[in-house]
Amino acid sequence: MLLRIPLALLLLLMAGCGARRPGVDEARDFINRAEARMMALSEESGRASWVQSTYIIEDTEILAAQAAERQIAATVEFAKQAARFDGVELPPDLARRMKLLKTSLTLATPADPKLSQELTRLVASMEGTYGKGKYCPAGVSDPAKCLDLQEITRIMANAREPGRLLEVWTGWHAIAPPMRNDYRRFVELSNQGAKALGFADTGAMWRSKYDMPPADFAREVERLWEQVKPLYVSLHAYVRNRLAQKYGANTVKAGEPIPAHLLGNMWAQSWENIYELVAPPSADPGYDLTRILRARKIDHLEMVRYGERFFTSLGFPPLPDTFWKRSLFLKPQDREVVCHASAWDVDNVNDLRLKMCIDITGEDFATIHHELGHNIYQRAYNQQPFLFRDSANDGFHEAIGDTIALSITPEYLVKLGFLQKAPDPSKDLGLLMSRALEKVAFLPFGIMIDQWRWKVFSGEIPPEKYNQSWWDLRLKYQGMAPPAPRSESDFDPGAKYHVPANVPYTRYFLAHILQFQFHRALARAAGCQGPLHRCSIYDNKEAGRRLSAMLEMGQSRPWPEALQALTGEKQMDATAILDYFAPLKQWLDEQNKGKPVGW
Ligand code: X8Z
Ligand code: ZN
Repeated sequence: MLLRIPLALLLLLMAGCGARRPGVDEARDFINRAEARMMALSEESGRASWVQSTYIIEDTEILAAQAAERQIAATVEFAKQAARFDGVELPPDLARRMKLLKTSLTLATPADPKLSQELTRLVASMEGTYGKGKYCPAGVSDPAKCLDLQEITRIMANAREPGRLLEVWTGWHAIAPPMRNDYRRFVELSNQGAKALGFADTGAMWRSKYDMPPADFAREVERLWEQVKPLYVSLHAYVRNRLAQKYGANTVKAGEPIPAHLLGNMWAQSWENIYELVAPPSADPGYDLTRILRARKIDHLEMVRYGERFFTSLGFPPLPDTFWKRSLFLKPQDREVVCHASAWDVDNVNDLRLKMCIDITGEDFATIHHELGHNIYQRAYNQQPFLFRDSANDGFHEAIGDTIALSITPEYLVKLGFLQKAPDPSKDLGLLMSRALEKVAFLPFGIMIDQWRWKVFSGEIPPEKYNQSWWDLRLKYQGMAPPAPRSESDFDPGAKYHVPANVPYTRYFLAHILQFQFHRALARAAGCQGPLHRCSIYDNKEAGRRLSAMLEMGQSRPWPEALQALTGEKQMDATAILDYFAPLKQWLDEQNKGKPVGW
């Protein structure tokens, strides 16, 4: 006799046996539900994180850590569940969302709730420690007399007395040793989380976000560095020589690394503040933006308005009212905040914010453009599915505002009424030098931080070599030496925001290559035929359209396609930055003739 089994029961039995394969509709339904949930958790975590960053106390740290934990745990869980669609043929957009789900995290928490809690609290607490960090000179008992990073930044930029520079350099680096153990534990736990997601370690997880195998990405970064290294080495040799003239050949030695406290910046990552020490004779950039802003009594809000007006001149809509109501533009006097500048999109739609302790300087004017670039990007892709609401790769996100800031040319400043007349092109060497101090000097720093972290995460750098290996890499890439003896009781990586805050850094290296590619393409689209450092895309709607078309894509396509949409090129390529600085490179090499180059 034939056994009659009802159809529903039959299906149930088959599913139970694992015989039924999920289909496309089920995958779509899964990813839609996952996105809705992740978006809600991202907003919740964004709000908690905003309050944590703008009011550092224990409670806000814990609340933010708890919200981050919920968000990460849900993402990890969805990423694991997504495995059941492995091998199912999906339409390209679904397949891409599925893939991004697995690579979207920069921090993965272990499954054990206790460890997951420990990890998210560690990160919140390290970022808080950095945010609250101060240098209290010996003998100072009044905490109000201690220096915060904003004050120390001003000293590093303007002081020229090596003893004073060394004092604040050392003072700031003393905030970090208390984080050393936390960092070690953080590495351990975050690696556990990454492994559970199928990555070798957290560094491998970071390298898996670039639409190519992680090992290829590492090679790609190295290739770009090899392209720009000769330009950096020329600049380094020239600057070393001029610094030796200023500080004496005993302090800055020929053929040796430069002591890291003399470059006008705490991390020697950008050197534009020592322009006057290294200026080419008979050239000047024609203006000093800091001086102009102050002479014209432009305040922090007006600086942001200038940034906004650049974007509206390209055809982007103005920032929402809530941006002006909810942002933090000034360092509050009554509480601790994380001053390191950042751009937020709290609801992943239109709740855009800037958090920055603005100083009236040319440097901060550029940083405002950098941050607004993030906000404009965030809003441009807000029509995409949640998993596509990000930049083509993270270097793109960091490059947009900088691309705009490359258009802050003398001609643009004339349009703003900041300058009466653009300086003569015969002075361009000064203009290029000032830009090179900002951009070329940054390149080795941009690459070295994650060279350190990738090795820390992989275990190649063990905790007992954290500090030594940091300085080995600073020597190798930047040609910098510590200005004072260091040991393993120091934790100098912790004195740079992105390490305690766990923000990947290779993105900034990429951005420094990409922004020149973007600038070259947009300048040409705007019809500028002259030298690139004299091209500004201000008020050019065609450039705006080209830019917007790429931004709106978000992360919906592999980044080479986004790059192509804007530039016609499919590779990241340093020829744009090399072309931009070609006249300077030639001049530097003439200056360096007969003198030691390299370290
Ligand atoms: O961190 C930043 C931005 C926020 S995404 C202010 N930057 C890097 C840094 O300050 O170290 C911009 C340039 C490099
Ligand atoms: Zn940024």
